[in-house]
Amino acid sequence: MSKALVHPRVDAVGEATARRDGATFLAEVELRGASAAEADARREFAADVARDLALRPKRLQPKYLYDALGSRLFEAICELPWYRITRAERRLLELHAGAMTDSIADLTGVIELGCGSGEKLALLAGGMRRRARPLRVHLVDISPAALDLSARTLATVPHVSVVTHRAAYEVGLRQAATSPLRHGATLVLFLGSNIGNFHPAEADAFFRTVRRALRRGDGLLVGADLVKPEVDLVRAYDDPLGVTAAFDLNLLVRINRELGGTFDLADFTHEARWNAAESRVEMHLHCRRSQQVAIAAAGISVAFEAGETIWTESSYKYVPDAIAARGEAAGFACGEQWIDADAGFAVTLFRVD
Ligand code: AVI
Repeated sequence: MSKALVHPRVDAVGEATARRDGATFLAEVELRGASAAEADARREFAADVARDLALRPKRLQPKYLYDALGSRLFEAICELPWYRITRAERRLLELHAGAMTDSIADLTGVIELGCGSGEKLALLAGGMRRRARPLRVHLVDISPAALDLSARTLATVPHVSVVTHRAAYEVGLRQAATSPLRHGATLVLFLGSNIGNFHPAEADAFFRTVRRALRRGDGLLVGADLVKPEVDLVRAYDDPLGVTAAFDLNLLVRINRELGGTFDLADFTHEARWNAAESRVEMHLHCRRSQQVAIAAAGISVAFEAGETIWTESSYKYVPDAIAARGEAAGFACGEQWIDADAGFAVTLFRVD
């Protein structure tokens, strides 16, 4: 188990805030200038936290890991020597961008779900450049900062025009796929092993949603991390520098700040577990001592026993055939797979035949 990089404690303001009731807390947040959309998002966050901390085991949703600091910490994770997903995928795209895009005839549109920095898409578009055909790129992400960075990266790539969709995957996909400007074939990108953060039923639903949005001749490119020795998997999610621990614990910092929580970070430790039966790495926050934690905006006070954990994320690891089977079950034909055997990572192309 590694130590966290940051161990901020609940400050005096946080504790005072937590003593107020939830409605007052949210009203004060609004008065302090949060927009109506931000206030709605905060209400949804509070409701999700109240529901998920009442479950056994207690849970928090991984999407809440990505506030401004969480996103920066995730970028840092991608640079860690023990977390090899980002570099392995980049290598595969550098080596095979031409083959990946050439296998879709008449490719004129790309939809990237969860756009990151735009770097991977730039590599793919670069692989197509020799064909010098215009490419319309749709970037779908809920983060305006990610959309902005990605659009700026792609602005330097010739023949590429960019449309951004600040939306959840499904909504953005629908908007992009029903664009009146759509012609030729479309390739959907779902990279970075984001598929690994879906539970099996969610992954199946995702493949079916993408399949429904696509037409004959279109394709889907999926990046997925592969099963590897347990020691490597656990170290990738509990690194010796404590960056992943900080990423995980920041969720409690966020609850304290945004929802008036009273989590004492010194009482929680990050833990990564390999669950071989489910083929997933799980991140948990382990509570060291029994205590009561109040969360004003959620209107709850939660009892913790010593040793109890909050399950914050699952990262499923695949074998190549299992990825292929998942897409095929949704009606795709599995095309080529490009595998980085050293890091254990696969990019798989699915086609609509
Ligand atoms: C975004 N996602 C693919 C990462 C993963 O590997 O599951 C999130 C992450 N969690 C801890 N480290 C990285």
